Amino acid sequence: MRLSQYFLPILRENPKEAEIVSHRLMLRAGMVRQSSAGIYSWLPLGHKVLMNIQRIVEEEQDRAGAIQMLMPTIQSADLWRASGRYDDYGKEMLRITDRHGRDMLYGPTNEEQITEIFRNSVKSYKDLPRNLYHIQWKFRDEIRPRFGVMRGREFLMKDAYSFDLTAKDGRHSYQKMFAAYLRTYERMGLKAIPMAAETGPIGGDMSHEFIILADTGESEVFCHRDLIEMQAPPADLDFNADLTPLVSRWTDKYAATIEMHEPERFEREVPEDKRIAARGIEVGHIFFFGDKYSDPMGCRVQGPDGAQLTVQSGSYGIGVSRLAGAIIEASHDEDGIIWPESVAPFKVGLINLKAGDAGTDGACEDLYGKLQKAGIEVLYDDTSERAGAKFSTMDLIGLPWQLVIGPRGVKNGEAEIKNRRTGEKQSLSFEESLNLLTAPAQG
Ligand code: 5CA
Repeated sequence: MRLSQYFLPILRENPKEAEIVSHRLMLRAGMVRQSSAGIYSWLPLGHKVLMNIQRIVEEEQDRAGAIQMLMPTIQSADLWRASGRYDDYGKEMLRITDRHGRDMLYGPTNEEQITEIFRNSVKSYKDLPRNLYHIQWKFRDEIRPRFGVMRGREFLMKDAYSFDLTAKDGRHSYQKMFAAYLRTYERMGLKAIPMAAETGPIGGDMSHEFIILADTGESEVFCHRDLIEMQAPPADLDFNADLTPLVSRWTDKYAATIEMHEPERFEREVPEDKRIAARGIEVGHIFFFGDKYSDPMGCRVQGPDGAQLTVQSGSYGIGVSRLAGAIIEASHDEDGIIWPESVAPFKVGLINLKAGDAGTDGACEDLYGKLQKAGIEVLYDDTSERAGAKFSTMDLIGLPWQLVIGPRGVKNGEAEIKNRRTGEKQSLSFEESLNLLTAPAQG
């Protein structure tokens, strides 16, 4: 993509409405613009990041055996009356009346809807287990939308719903999502710690929030320091195997949100030098709630002996749009964002230091073409801005690599390559630069 033809409305000044660094940087880097309180447009750069996050979520859900679908944003109020949640949900639910006077709502979540679909489509235990997920915009009329996309009113969520014959099988479905989540966040360069959590309006008796430790987080959390060093499961994890030992390795160590915190147990179980009391960002939340929705909504299947059995369910959320902010909270410096390669909007920023100079233009065009041919996403700054402004824009938007070409370098056949994360710069021949940038990503 040529910057001269792109849409990247950079702000040089810090917007005063932004209280935390990720919100500031998302506005400054031209990723999002507020449309109304807690509702955002995703501009091209932000949209690319959002889609990269979504792709990782999809790959890890698919790997764990969940099946993708798509449900609507607008739901009928009758569905929610059937589960009893229409009145319980309160003011967070955006209620709408259509032209026929029918009560509708903008979905804050989809337990009722998926349960209805499942109930009407599945009749036999032979069709279990299943886990269905979608990635869709939700609306919650948050009392205090803030911190940009971190606590929006409209936000993108991945929500998965599992259906099993027995509570034991349901637990296994829960554990699959638990393991998949660890991998999902790790691939985005994040250290998310599963913590015992309250179930709130979703319900159930088993729940974990996945928390990234950050001073700007809204949750107060307590955990064992060793959890920070633990590794996510490998890509070839067998999801059909017994996952209890894997999950127990995490849950055996103390980790709880403030609502579930037991100060005495914390002090008894965690040595003083290992105690972490901190703030965190909730990037995912998983629940097992058995028959909370399936029973009132009559979601039953015929068991092996002919008896009607109520299915056992859980739901599993990931804050896809919140993650864009959370990744920035975890990865930035005073100059701007530092994207992990896995979610970066472009891998390389190609900077032409003297646009209009035939030699420099020629070298840039050649490198741009070759990188694109190799399948590398490049943002080519071919504008006539001065060098200093180009450098600060590239630092701000945080692409992993900067490839800098100027007239002097062209004379010697050399480019300067900067690694945005380490700040390390090296002079390399054009060919060496291409080799470095087209080498397969590490890890
Ligand atoms: N149905 C369940 C799980 S599928 C559910 O709705 N869970 S939730 O309420 O915990 O939301 C799931 C995830 O969505 C949260 O972990 C959080 O990462 C994200 N999320 C929730 N509310 C917001 C919000 N207002 N803005 C941005 N992301 C949010």
